[in-house]
Amino acid sequence: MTATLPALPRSDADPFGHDILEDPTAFHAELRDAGPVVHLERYDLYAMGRYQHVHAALTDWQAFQSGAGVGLSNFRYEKPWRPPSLLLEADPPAHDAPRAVVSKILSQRAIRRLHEQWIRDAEALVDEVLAAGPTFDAVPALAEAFPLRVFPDAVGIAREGREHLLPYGDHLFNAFGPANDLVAKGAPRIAELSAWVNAQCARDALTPDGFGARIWAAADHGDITHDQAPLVVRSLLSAGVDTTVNGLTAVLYALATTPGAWQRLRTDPGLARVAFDEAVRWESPVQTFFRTATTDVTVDGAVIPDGKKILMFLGAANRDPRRWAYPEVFDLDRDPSGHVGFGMGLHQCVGQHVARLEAQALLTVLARRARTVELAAEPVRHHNNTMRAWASLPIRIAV
Ligand code: OVM
Repeated sequence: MTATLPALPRSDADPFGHDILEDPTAFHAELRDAGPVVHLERYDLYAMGRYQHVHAALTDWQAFQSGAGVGLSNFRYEKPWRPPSLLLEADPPAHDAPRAVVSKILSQRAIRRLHEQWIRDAEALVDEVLAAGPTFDAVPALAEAFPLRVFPDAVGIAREGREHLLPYGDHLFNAFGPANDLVAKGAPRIAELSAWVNAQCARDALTPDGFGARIWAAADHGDITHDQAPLVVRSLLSAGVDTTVNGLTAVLYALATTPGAWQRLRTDPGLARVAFDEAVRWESPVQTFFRTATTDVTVDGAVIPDGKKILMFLGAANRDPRRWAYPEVFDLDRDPSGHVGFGMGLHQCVGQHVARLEAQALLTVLARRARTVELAAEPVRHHNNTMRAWASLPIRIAV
């Protein structure tokens, strides 16, 4: 007798369509409630929305590999649009040396030296913005301007041209999804933007004391090869800007719209870091990542066939009521640790301490300067196949 396996729940929804990108809340609930794994028929992929199963998939790198790509495209059959990342799109053992190098360079201890400078940078930016008036769009004025100043400075690239990092990142994160209108929109400029990004990764394009120079020094030391160094620098420039822009926008939106939250932050600026992590849980700036099954994998009695793509909904897991009480509430009294907004397991965001330090600097300065922060008009979403983002966030600040 052949054992029959229960059929998987199916869905014909398009999670990369504009309706769901505008507000994925209802779709996330359907996905979680349908079961641990749902077959998304449109793309023949296997979706997970429950915290427990997303967490388990993220930590099981043997069954769910990254080396065949963490987007919809399967590198077993399709040529990647750019040379794969040595960190993101790699598995042990190849993944581990580049990871160890970046982990050390971006460790909490190693980046502490940046704190005072970043506070000064935040003061200069906030004073400049507030001098122009109490009402402004927080996306360009703060959430983009601050990371675009401090992070490329810390990597050690030139001032000129760094605005290219935003459309480069927007396309990169779109390209993890299907070849839809969002990918088509970015395609015309991507050769030019990639050439610029790649040029910034060369040793002689980098200042002598930044993260980039430290990556090249690790190659001199034999920790990685000299061929790998520019690709590792490219990871910082790829993953380090749009993600923090959307993380900062998320925490500003949360603080502007949650009654009492700004006053709590002002009374206790030490809350800046937990506010940021709670915003990363609540909004999940990176909404999704894919893996590829390395064999027939059984999850909860259902089989995901070898070579199929798995789509993990970090945003759904971070609001799973099976894991979080009142998940839809941005709550400064909650312990958000354990959220999967930075991923989990051996690929968990290697830049998370940098992101937290940026948020801490900007929020600490804002909390000193602003008595109140409120929405000045309806914010407008920016649609991306991977990121949850705002195109504009009009806010008013009372000093
Ligand atoms: C990389 C990379 C690119 C995009 C995202 C990411 C969230 C990493 O090039 O290594 O991690």
